[in-house]
Amino acid sequence: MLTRIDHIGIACFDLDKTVEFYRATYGFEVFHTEINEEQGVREAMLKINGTSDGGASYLQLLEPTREDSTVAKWLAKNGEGVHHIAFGTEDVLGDSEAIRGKGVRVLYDQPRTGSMGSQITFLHPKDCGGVLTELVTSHPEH
Ligand code: V0V
Ligand code: CO
Repeated sequence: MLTRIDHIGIACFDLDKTVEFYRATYGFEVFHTEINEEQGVREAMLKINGTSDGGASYLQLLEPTREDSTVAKWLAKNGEGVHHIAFGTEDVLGDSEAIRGKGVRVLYDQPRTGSMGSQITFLHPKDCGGVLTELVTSHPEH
């Protein structure tokens, strides 16, 4: 069951500059940063809701690490902006298989590693009204 918005992914050319915009404009601080080589992104997670029960939501700021990455490709075509939304679930594999059964393309057969040790998969934007949609099961610590 999808129970919350885990994060909104925002693509940018310059992560440091974008982090500074969110800090100076809204007062959001960086909660976590990492490089995900498989996904070709350097990312910063800004925690928006402060609950400590695993129900937090984040903004995920994404800068491409290589030109052939999905985010680099998307930026070249669209410029900066909202890249994807991510729903949180306790069971990313079970939920994605159920959604696949409804005729929506799920991009991975097995969930992959996402931010902060999470398990993630994606639904094809062309089957979701133009919205690249991610499903996330957080690491138990988060
Ligand atoms: C592409 N399209 C999008 C889109 N990306 N539509 C809405 N939102 C997006 N973000 C559209 C694009 O405009 C094309 O439409 C069509 O889909 C095919 O796109 P393409 O440019 O030819 O690119 P593809 O087919 O090579 O790749 C598109 C997909 C790819 C969605 C398959 O981006 C993908 O595998 N995404 C999942 C992985 C990902 O995005 N990772 C980065 C975030 P027209 O022009 O044909 O109409 S990593 C992350 O979130 C992490 C680590 C985390 O949360 O922990
Ligand atoms: Co994401």
